[in-house]
Amino acid sequence: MITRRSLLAATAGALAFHGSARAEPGPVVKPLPPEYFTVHGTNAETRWEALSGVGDLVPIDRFFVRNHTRTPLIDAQTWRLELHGTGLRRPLSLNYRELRALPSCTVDAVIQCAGNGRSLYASQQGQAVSGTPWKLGAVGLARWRGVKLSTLLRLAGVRRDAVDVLPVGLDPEYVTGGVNLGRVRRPLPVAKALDDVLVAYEMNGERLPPDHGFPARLVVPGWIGIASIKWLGSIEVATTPLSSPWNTQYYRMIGPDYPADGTLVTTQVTKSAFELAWGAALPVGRHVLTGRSWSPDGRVRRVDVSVDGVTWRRARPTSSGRGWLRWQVPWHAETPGQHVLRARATDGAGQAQPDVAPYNTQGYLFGAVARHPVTVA
Ligand SMILES: Nc1nc2c(c(=O)[nH]1)N[C@H]1C(S)=C(S)[C@@H](COP(=O)(O)O)O[C@H]1N2
Ligand SMILES: [Mo]
Repeated sequence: MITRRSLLAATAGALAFHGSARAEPGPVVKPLPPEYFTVHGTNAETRWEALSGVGDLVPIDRFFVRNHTRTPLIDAQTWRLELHGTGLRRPLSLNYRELRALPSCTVDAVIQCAGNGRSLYASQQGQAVSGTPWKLGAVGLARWRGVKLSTLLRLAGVRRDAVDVLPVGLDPEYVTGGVNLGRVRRPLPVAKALDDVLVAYEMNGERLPPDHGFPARLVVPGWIGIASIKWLGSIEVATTPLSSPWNTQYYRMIGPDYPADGTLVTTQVTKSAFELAWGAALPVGRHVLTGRSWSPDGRVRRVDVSVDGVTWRRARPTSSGRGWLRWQVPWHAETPGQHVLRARATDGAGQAQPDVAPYNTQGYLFGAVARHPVTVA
């Protein structure tokens, strides 16, 4: 156990950002075999068929990657995490060993991109939106181990009047349209930071892999993926609201149904997916359709499946439902040709997935029932 005194000793000197990063050839370090991933630029989407027969947790070798630029290779020997700002009584600086020596906890949490399902705005609703054209594979459940952010904030003497925390990544600065937006960073209200946010250094029982934020990342359960900043270098805590392009320009619902500057996106919406290739070819005969449903409150009350868009059958749960619910439903595919499969989840509050997702220019929060095409032959 590390003592407060040794932590304070470690903060001596001016605040500096010590993480050193070395650029590497590809934007993603781990292998991206085509049977597991669809690559979109610097990002890799998990193929849902690669989760068929897989347990609750998504193995690291098939967990989606969303990189604004590229995965940095950070040296844990020189890395430090710096907490600073007007919202703290004292700054706090930890090295990797000190972070790992603090009391830890383990949570199973889904990480999901705000834009997961984005391409369905076009294919299902005929609406053009900007951003990575994900199908439904920008999501994964993993077991995260680390230190509660509240533990670090308390060690740094978080003030009662602190309002926002701003975690900053050590990946390269993000340049888009000729404008440098700086390090990837997004403010989070102190209330959420003190609730269930983790500074994670392990994923599925392994040291956090480079692509998923080594040496440490935030895990913000229930919130859109951008909240879970990877390659953490610093966390500013302030008594005044903080902002970055990732909460003023991106991750806002913008469009005719929203105020001029849009509304902030924080939590996710309920979704479902079949563990099948998009456009899968299935032989005529008996099948067991499997899939998963997940909601931001972590509870899925029921899932109904339709193979004709008219009649619905309740799917049978095949997991505990922690993180997401796995389910299955039998299907006797008798008619050759194109079919559309639908799965509709109902969350813990009794809210079922809608038929239409609210249009927004950047295609966030596609929570409508997905129409999954398959061919029976
Ligand atoms: N530093 C940093 N953190 C980041 C990102 C990034 O590009 N840089 N991408 C964010 C986004 S948009 C998502 S959806 C998640 C994806 O996490 P994963 O790559 O581990 O699946 O990381 C978030 N954290
Ligand atoms: Mo994301």
